[in-house]
Amino acid sequence: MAEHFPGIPVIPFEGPKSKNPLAFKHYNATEVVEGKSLRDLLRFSVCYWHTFRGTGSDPFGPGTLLRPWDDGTESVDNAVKRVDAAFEFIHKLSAPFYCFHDRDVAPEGATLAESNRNLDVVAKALKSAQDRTGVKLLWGTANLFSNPRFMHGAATSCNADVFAYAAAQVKKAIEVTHALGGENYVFWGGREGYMNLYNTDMKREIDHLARFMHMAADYAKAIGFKGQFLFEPKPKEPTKHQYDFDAAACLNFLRGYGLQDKVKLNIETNHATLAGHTMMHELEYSRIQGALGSIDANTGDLLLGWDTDQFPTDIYLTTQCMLVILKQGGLAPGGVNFDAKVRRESFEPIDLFYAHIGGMDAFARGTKIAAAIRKDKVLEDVVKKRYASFDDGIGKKIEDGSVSFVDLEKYMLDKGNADPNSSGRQELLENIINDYL
Ligand code: XLS
Ligand code: NI
Ligand code: NI
Repeated sequence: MAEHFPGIPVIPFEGPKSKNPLAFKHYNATEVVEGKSLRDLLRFSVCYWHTFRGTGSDPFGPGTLLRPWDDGTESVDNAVKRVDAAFEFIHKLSAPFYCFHDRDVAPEGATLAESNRNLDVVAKALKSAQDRTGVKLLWGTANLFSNPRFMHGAATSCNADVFAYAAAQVKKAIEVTHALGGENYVFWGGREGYMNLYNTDMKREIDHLARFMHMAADYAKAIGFKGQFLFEPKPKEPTKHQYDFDAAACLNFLRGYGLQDKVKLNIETNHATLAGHTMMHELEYSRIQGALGSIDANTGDLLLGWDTDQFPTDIYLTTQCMLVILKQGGLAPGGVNFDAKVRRESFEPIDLFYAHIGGMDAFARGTKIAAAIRKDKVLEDVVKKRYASFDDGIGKKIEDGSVSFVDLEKYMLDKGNADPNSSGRQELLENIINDYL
């Protein structure tokens, strides 16, 4: 088999002193943190759409990325050849997982039947590449947003035929995910939202989305797919308002329609910031609701509004992510998927390695820093103490529901005034966190 990344070996771990740009400085797959190897804790995944289908185009110009293995056609043949390049890359990176949309891996045909046939051919190639390399499928999904038929959305389209088409496409995507041993299946809203409320029956659209997800869950059960379903919050882009706005909106939707036991969340950094939240907020909110399933690791640019999907290199960010992820003992069966793309100026194939190595090292560092903070109980002790007034006395009675407004009024009338507050110590804690970086 021809080498697509000649001269690049399987990326070794060389430790923090290494100056080799093609080596890991912090991600040592077998290193154990909080009882798990970094490999099992982080479950890194390479995404097919950005890494193997991204062209580097932007609203102001066409693609720039050099991908010598790709002949630029939408043929099944080219798609099959691309699988070899993809798996050589993922293998050399020692990432245990990958993710894809149906239309990333195989071209869309003139009819649904032809698209399904194309997908079957490429799925066969994916299966043998998985078997050959040991790389596994973290999740599959369906692209329900690129084809013009989805201009009004898919499950929330005003056109019932488009809903039916989307259902057929997801049915097939679940089957392929199942056949490839996928551990999760993701729903990202694509165009499930609106551009203008003047032409939108919001109630009907959200009802339809719920119907769609119930049908997907029913079908998965019928074919014995045991993977976890994940809903990926995103507040806007391409629509002005996406129904899967943020973790709280997604959970409200899932609960409102009886889907909360069937679907967890896949949280993405750049989507969190577009929603006006931090990634840590979205992760912690999902975690406390028992809904944190997996993450799409990337980052935005503070000066750009768009979902720029850059590789995460900020150690504060990865430390904050890992503080939450370690609290729930990891993400399995989810993982850390790099839903990130190299910049259009980083057009050489080797840039794909630099980008992923940097992201993996940043998460490994974040993991070790977060573990050290947790070991010393730096935050845990402060938080515990901060709420100590609820551990006994009146606070305990409030928490266990044994007092009413009448009781609390009597308590305070007798006492005369509330006990004084203590300092929140935000600056001190920020300084202490810096000591660990
Ligand atoms: C787009 C989303 C998308 C999902 C998969 O913004 O992040 O890539 O992760 O459909
Ligand atoms: Ni994503
Ligand atoms: Ni995104």
